[in-house]
Formats: sequence, structure tokens, C-alpha cells
Amino acid sequence: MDIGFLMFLWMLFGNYVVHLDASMHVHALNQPYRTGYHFQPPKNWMNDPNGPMLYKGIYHLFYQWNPNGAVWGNIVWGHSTSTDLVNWVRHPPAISPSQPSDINGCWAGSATILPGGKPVVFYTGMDHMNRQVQNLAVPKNLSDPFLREWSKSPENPLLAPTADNGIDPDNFRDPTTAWLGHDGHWRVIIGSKMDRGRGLAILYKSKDFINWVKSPEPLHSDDGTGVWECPDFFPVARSGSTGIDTSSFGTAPRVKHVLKISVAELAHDCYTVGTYDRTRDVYVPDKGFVRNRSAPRFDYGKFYASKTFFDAATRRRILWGWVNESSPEKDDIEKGWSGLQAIPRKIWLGGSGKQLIQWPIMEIEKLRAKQVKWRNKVLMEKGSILEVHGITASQADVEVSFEARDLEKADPIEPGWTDAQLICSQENESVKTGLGPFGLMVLASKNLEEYTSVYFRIFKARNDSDGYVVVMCSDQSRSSLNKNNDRTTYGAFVDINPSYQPISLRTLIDHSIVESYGGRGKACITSRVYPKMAIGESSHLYVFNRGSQSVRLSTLSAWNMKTAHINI
Ligand code: DQQ
Repeated sequence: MDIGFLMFLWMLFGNYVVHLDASMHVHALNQPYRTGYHFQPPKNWMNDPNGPMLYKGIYHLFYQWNPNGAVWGNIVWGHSTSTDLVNWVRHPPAISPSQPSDINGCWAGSATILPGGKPVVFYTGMDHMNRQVQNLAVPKNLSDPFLREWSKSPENPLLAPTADNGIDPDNFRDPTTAWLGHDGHWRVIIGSKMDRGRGLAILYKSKDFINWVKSPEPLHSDDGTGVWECPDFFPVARSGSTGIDTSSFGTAPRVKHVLKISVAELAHDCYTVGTYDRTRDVYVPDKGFVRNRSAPRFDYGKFYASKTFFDAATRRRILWGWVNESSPEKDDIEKGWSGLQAIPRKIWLGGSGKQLIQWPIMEIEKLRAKQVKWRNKVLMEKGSILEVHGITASQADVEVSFEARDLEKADPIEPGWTDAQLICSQENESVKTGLGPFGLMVLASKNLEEYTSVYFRIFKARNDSDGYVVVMCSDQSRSSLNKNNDRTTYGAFVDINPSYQPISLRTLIDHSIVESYGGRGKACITSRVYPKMAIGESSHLYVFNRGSQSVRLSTLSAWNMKTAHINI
């Protein structure tokens, strides 16, 4: 069948939004935790996003998938495509174990678009000796925009641990998107670990993408971080939110580089912003970036093994990240699936040059349906709770902004309170302090037997000249009557000055995921929750203030989100 005709059929039937109230009802009864607009396969286990790219106008997402069950194992590359990053069509797995170099699993990897527009993927194979090696695969038919069939290189594995190169065969994985160097040679980095827990990004170079030479020095390494998984290395503009191609030759001071590593020991995606010296092939993080537990993170909740790609059509850099379950494994087996992808986020460097900003891709706004709008409401001190009526609160998008008066009444932050998650856990949302907690209660039952609260507290900094410290929390401790799930209270600092700016929060609520963006994307926290009562139409949304000072809600917009067509 002709490709044009196929595309036509797909546009007609594939790329539409389903909004079936009856099916939502069935959804609520049988599978209350499946999502309406977050990416997930129809069943079984999913983890890392792999090889995201745009090819001939079609977005591709591959993902670590177990075709046989709801727990990790038998890993293949699941594959879906989309024209809008919202609605997705499922294809057969793109890459499955079939040769000695990947017979025990096709693990994480990335896509690179070669000059002339030809995509290739580099992925980690678990070989017949259970060593981690790197393999190449190319599309069989470049005229198929859906890239449904892939051929593995007869030269695989292209990179392997040997007695001479000193690479640990158990810790050598997750190749990045490759980039072209000043000498016209490709570069790629692979996550690894050396003795005594030094994490590193091993650098390889190649002229032809087949023959690779290991550089004597890694691109970067750090003591005590343990194995680096899923590294991601990309340029960002020093100003503005336009994305930059991974191989772009923009130079400092107009371009900075970001190195993200997934720290396995912490299950966190941490990043630094710094300078990439193209001649010496080293990356040096800017001063002030710490690499310990308080390193900056893409997300301060559940979000791991993330990967970006450059969307050349819209000139955006887009971030995908895996959001794991926080329920016991037996519950995952019972419901027959595990793992979501967060809503793809546009990502860019903030004006301070010190942090990345993330915002849900604008395409997701086309799912917004019925809207409720509020303006100028005063949330009185000590227990103001207002219900937002008129939307389906289990599948919603909410944007709200608060203005705190009487900032001088904020309590001073305790000395040593440098860990926001710890502050949020100690300063539980029911404890009243000067300014805050104020925020949202989402996925709440009518009488608040269950709810997930996302809220702020404002403290005075220890030095008057430093102004205020704004902490954002996402509290899962009362999310479900079932106490067997993870009940962590997550926390993040939000770098805003409440004297001049309203404190804004956007929360994407989708049955079992609560994805929150504080300070217009300066701090993100994603939670997974499994309410027993606050399900489907029995789910409610509230705004609250439990602090001892009143707070003004300047604006609130809440929308029902339509159900997207995802992998059905
Ligand atoms: N998941 C993959 C690995 C990667 C890990 C295996 C990160 O390649 O290091 O499924 O979640």
C-alpha cells in the first residue's frame, strides 16, 4: 500500500482524541489507576524511554518493555509513534533479542539522526556471556516514516569490555545520542563505574559510526556517585527557550552544556550545567554545582532514566522520563502493568544560568475541555478549604497562583534545613506555621479520608539580604487508605522571590499520577498514588491554606482533560 495513503488512513483514524464517558466509567471500575493522557503500553512492564526522535514528521518513542509480564525482565524495545506527542499508535517491538550480542536483553539507548536525515540507534545488549555491550541498528526501509522494521549491524557488538580496556562488563551501558566534533568525527558517551564507586561517562569517537575508539579520558567522572545510568549530554542556549541540535557548533558564551546522569544508588536524575571544551573533549561543570545528594534534579519525585531529543520542526528540546509505580510488586502483577512516562516536557536553561526550566509540551493543552476559572479569592488563615466544583477531578490540569501577604510573619528557616524533602517530611502539611502550608489537595475523597496535597511554605532566609526560602512539597502520606504503597513526602526548593512574584503551581492529575510544576517550571515533583475512595467521579479537588496568615489566590484555572488515544 502506498505510504501517502497509509498516512491518510492514520491521520483519519489514528490521530484523534477519544472522549468516551462510558469507557471512562469502565476504566474507573476495572482499572482505576490506568491513566487517561499519560503514555503507557496496553499491558506489562515499561521502564526507560529510549531513542526519542522526529523522523519525516512522525515522533517516535521506544521504551524498555517486558512483553511477558508486569515485572522487569525479557527486555525489548517497545515502539510507538505520534504526530502530536499526545496520541500514540503502537507498533510491534522494534528491537528484540536475536543475536549473541543482545540475546539476554535489549537495554537502553538513543537515536542519532545522521547528516542526510538517516536515523540510527545505539543500544546496550546483554550478550550471551551476560556482558554489557553496545550495538547498532538501522531502519530497514527509510521510506517508511513509522520505521517499523530495524536491522542490526552485522558488526555488533561495536563496543565491548575487554581485558585491555579495563571496562567493567557489569557496568557499561546506555549510549547517548552521538554528536559531531570539530574534526568531523562522532562522539558518544556510555555510563559506567570504576573501582571504589567512581561514576563516569566513557567517551568514544568514530569516523563512520561503525569503528569506535575509546578516548583515554572520560568526558566526565565523579567519585562516590556509583554507576551512571542513562547519561544525557546536550547543548542549551544561554538565553531564550529555543532548543539546540545535539551536534550544533554554537560556542560559549551563547551555548552551555548539560550533563544529566541517572544515579542508580539514589534513583535520581541529577544534572549539572557547564562548559564543553570541544578541542580537549572534556566537560567542566560550572562553579556552584554540587554532585552530592543535594545536586539539582529534573524532578524531585518519581522520575528516572530520562532522555531528551531535539525536535527540529519546532526547535524545542523535549524531555521524556520514566515514572515507576510506588505500589508493591504483587499489586502490579494483579493490575497487569507497571510504569508510565511523564508528559513530555520542553526543557531549557533559565535566565540565571543555574537551573533548567521544564514545562509540559503545549500540545497537551488540546486535551483541555471544560474550564473552571476563579479570580481573587482570599484564603483565610487556619484552615480555609475551598472545593473546585465543575470538573472531573481525577483527570485534570490545574493552574493556580498565590500571593502571600505579611511576608514578615514567615518563620525563619531552621539552621541546617538544606534538604527540602526533609523539611517537607518534618513539617507535615497538617502542622501550622506562619506562611503556609497553602496549595492544592488533589485526588481527594469527599470527606478527606484520602488526598494528595501539593503545597508551599515560605520561610525567612537566615540572612535578611537573602530574602525568603520557598519550599514546595508533594505529600503522599494520606493518598490512599491502602497503607502498603510508598508514602514519601517529596520536597523541592523553588527559586522565586515571593515579594515580587506570585507563587504559581501547575498540576497534571491523571488517576494515579500527580505531576506538579512550581514557579512556572523551576521545580518539578511527580508522585504516584493509588486512592481507594477518590476514584473517577468520586474524586475531588480543593484549594487550602492551613497557615496562620491569610493568602490570596490570584487566579485559578482548572480543566477536565479529555482521554488521549494512547496505544489502544
Ligand atoms: N534500565 C535499563 C538499563 C538502564 C536502566 C535496563 C535504567 O539499560 O541502565 O532496563 O533504568
